[in-house]
Amino acid sequence: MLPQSIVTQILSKYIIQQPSKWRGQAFAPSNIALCKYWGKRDIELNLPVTSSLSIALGQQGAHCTVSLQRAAQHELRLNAVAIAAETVFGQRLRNFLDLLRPNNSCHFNVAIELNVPFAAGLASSASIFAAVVLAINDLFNWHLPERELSILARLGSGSACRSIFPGFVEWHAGVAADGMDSYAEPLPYTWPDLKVGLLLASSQPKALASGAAMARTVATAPFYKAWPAKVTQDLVALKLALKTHDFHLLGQTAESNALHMHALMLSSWPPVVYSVPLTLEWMQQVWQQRNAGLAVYFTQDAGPNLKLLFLKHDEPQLKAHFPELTVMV
Ligand code: 2P0
Repeated sequence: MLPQSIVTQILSKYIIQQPSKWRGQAFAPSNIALCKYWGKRDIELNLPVTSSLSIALGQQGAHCTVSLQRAAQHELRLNAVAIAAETVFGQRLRNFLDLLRPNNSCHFNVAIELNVPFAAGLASSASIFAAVVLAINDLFNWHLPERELSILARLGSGSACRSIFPGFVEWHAGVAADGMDSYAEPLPYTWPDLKVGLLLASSQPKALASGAAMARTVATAPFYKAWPAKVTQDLVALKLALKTHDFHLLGQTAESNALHMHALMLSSWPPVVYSVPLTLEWMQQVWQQRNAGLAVYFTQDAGPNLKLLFLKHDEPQLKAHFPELTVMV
């Protein structure tokens, strides 16, 4: 099924033609998965093999301003710098805008302000695609339900469907071929004392995009068949941890889930390795601190950086051990 037919289906069901605004704007947070999305059952529609669960990064993410323009092409800027059509990201974003426009003569002027490093495993693309959908929804006064906004964001980038919401979010994998049951929704838990900190090993764009890495894993990793059962088990544990504020259960589950995901990549061929020496050095420091009694765990995405999970009262101690730590939420 083509992404365009999904967009048409959603818009024809919900949209009553309304005058558009002069410009639309929106913010969407980055999100960090505590239980990862790794592997697609449909590449065109970004339908995942499994569900996943994330925490949004508060005010860290993308702010998008969008207006219609007369020029014969979309004009895109990221942090005030033009996004060239020749780049992979520029092409991907333009294809996504083509999907969302009401007709072929419509072109957008899009300005994105991003306050997390771009394409470095920090869910920058998730926040960008979510912010673009929300800003276009605002521009055209669509007033789409959040579920449909989440489905549209997913067509741009899988994990973007989670960035529609703040807080803890679950993306339901769904089973339908058209993906109308594959959307994210917020979980009814709050945990103000839970902190996420970033250890930035590199802010260089990654050599292998996550989509390509996922495809290689699904096609070649012999351990991939064990992944869905691991996710099912981790989702139950994470929801219990969020409900009861059991920090060790949350940390253990998230760290183990990330290590399993990277183990899948290591078992792929050609192997996919996102870690650099500093990544492993920091992992060992986390384990040392934990053995010494500090409650800290890590998670790692499709990049060399680590995100530390800890509780607010341990922040001074964590910063003393990891002077490079940036607290994100
Ligand atoms: C996640 N990641 O759950 C996982 C864990 C990275 C590691 O979702 O191809 O940019 O656009 O669906 O969403 C990053 O992949 O991939 C990602 P596409 P996406 O956060």
